Formats: sequence, structure tokens, C-alpha cells
Amino acid sequence: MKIAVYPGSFDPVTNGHLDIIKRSAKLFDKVIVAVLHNQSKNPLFDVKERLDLLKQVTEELPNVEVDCFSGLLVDYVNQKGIHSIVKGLRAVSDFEYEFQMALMNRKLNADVETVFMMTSSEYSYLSSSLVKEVFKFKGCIKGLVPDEVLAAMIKKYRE
Ligand code: COD
Repeated sequence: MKIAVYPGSFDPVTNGHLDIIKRSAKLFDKVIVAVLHNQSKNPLFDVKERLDLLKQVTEELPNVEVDCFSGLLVDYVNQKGIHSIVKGLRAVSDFEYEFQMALMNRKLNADVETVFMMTSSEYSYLSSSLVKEVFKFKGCIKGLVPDEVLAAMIKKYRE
């Protein structure tokens, strides 16, 4: 059984992330979407909220699981018997960072392969941080995030 992990912050999950999840679910027997517990960032949604949103938006994908991890990704990979790490690529700027991480992860665990998936053109400019910024200043983010995420963001900013 070929298992892949798609790791990230997912604060919040966007339609760009969801596109990568759906496409990778066609390539692997199982895809684990893994949210990083990262204490150094100041997130909009806490890890539980991010996991709940990811569960909602991947509900109809039977071979997709949602989980969280802390520490090194390669340790999580070893612990779960994962074969591949899925990453999304938007621009050259993504490439440099992802290239560095892929080589470091390979150095730390020679058995794991990083698989890069090219963004779909309609999501190539999309990131969680831009979505949050646009929303904060009352710009329209409809179509950029799943409806469940839009509803959660409206609720969060009302609070
Ligand atoms: N289209 C396609 N792909 C996209 C899009 C989009 N519109 N938006 C984001 N993506 C991709 C990103 O390129 C990334 O691959 C993934 O989706 C997740 O994105 P984010 O922004 O939610 O998450 P990141 O980039 O902050 O996640 C970084 C990790 C958590 C993967 C990384 O920090 C990590 O592995 N940390 C664990 C500690 C560790 O092992 N460190 C050593 C690494 S060498």
C-alpha cells in the first residue's frame, strides 16, 4: 500500500490545497494530510479547528486521512510507514524553498521521496496568508476557499 503525506500549515485550507489533495488521492492508495503544530507562528485557526475544517472538506475522499504532527516531518514519516511526501509548487520562489526541504528530508531519511505537484493555473497565486489578508480588509475570497472555510472565517472575525 503506497502511503503519502501532504504536510502543511493549512491555516486555513484553501482551494489550492484541496486541488493538490484531490489530485494526489488519485496517485496514492492513502494520503494523510498532516497539519504541523507550530508554536512559533501566530495562527488564525488553532490546530483542532484546522483539522476539523480539513476533515469537512475531504469528507468525500475515502482514501484521505487528516492528522497532525510536531517535530521533524521525517520522524512522522518513519512512524507512519509513509513512502512519499507530496508538495505543491506555485512559483519559482516555492521551488527554492521546497528543493532545500526535499534534499534535507532525503538526507535525514534516504527512503522517502518528495513528489512535487504543479499548481492548477487558477490557484497559482493563492496562499493561506493572502486569503487571510484580503479577508481581513473585507475583500472577496469566494471561490478561493471551500464554503466551510469561508463560513468559519466569517465566524472567527465576528468573534
Ligand atoms: N497551489 C498548489 N500548492 C499549494 C498552494 C496552491 N495554491 N498553496 C499552498 N500549496 C502547497 C505549498 O507549496 C506546500 O507544499 C503545501 O501546499 C502546504 O502549504 P502551507 O502554506 O499550508 O504549509 P507550509 O508551506 O507552511 O508547510 C511547511 C511544512 C509544515 C511542510 C514544513 O515546515 C515542515 O515540514 N515542517 C516540519 C519540521 C521539519 O521537518 N523541518 C525540516 C524540513 S527540511
